Amino acid sequence: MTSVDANVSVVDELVGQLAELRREGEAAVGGASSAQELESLRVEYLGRKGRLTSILRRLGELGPGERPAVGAEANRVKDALSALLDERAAGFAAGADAGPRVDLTLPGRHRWKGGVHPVTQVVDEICEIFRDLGFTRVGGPEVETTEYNFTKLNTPLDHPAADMHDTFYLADGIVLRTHTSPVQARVMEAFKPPIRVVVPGTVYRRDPFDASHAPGFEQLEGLAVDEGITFADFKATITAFVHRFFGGAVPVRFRPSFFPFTEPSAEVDVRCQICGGSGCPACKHTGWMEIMGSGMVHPNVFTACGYDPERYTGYAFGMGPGRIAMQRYGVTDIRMWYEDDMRFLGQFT
Ligand code: 2NM
Repeated sequence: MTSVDANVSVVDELVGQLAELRREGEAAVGGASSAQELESLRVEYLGRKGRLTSILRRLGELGPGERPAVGAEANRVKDALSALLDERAAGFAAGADAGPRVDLTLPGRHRWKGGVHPVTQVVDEICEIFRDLGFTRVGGPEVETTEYNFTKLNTPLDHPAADMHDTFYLADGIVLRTHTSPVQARVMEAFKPPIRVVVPGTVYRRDPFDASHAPGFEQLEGLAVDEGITFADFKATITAFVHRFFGGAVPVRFRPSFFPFTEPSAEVDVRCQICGGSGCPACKHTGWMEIMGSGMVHPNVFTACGYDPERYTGYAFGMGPGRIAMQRYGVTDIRMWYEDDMRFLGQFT
C-alpha cells in the first residue's frame, strides 16, 4: 500500500489542524466579552457541525493503528477548550468579568451638610426681631448659685414657686439654673438703666423626659428697665414681636397669671397656628396657644439687684423656643428635638 506515506501526511495534517484549532479557540474564548459570545464559540468550535467535528470526520481516512493517537489528541483539545469555556462562562455568571459594575443612572452621592438645629433657628429668629426693637442678646452661666437662681428673684427656697423649679444640685447652694433670669439679675448688677436684653440659653428642671417635658431645654427671656416703663410698653413690644414672628396681624391676648418675680403677671397667647382658632388637639380646643409668661418686674427684684424700685420700672418675659418650634411645625413630642435623628432634623435645614 502506498497509502502509508499518504496517511502519515494526513496524521500530520490533522494534528496540525488540532493544534491550530486549540490555539485559535483559546484565543477566541479568552477574548470573549459576553456569555452569548462564549455560547457561539462553543457551537463554532465544539458543536455538532463545528470545527472539531469536521476534523474528527477525517479520522476515517486513517488506518486503525493511527486513529487512537489522533483521536486522543482531539479529545485533549476538546477537553481543554471545553474547560476554558466553562471557566469563563462561570466568570460571567458571577459578574466578575462583566466590566465596571456601575449604574450611571444612579443619583450622585451628595456631601454631608450640617445645619442649624430648628430650635436654634427659632432662638436666632426671635433674637433678631428683638434686636430690631433695641434689645441686646446676652448669655450667662448654666451653673448658678441658689442666690441668683432663686433668692434675688423674689423666690425664697421655701416659696411654693420654688417647687416648680426643682433642679439638679451640684453642691450645697450650687444648681443648674432653672431659668435664664439669673443672667438678667447679673445684667442689672453690672449695668445701670436703661437696659434692654434678651437672654437665650439652656435651663434645667427636675422634670420627667416625656412628650411635653425635658429635663434640659431652651429658654429665652427678656428684660427692659427704664424710668417710666409701663405695661402698655410691654403690650406694644410683644405685639410687634408676635406680628413679626407669626406673621401679619395674628390675634394676641394677655391673660392674668402669677410669677414671684413679676407683679402684675400675664401669660401671652396667640391664635392657634395649627387650626387658626377653630379648635384642635394642639391648642386643646381653646383656639389659643400660650407662647410666654411675663409681667412687670417685682420691686423686690429691683432692690435685690441694686436698682431703685421708686425710680425704675420694667417688664420681663420668658418663652420656650422648643415649644414655639413645636407649635410652628406641628411637632407633638418635645423629645424629637433632642434625639438627634437626622431623618427628622434634616427636614429643617
Ligand atoms: C418669665 C415670666 C415672667 C423674668 C423675670 C426676670 C427678672 F430677672 F427680671 F426678674 N427675668 N425674666 C420672667 C418674668 C420670666 O418666664 C416665664
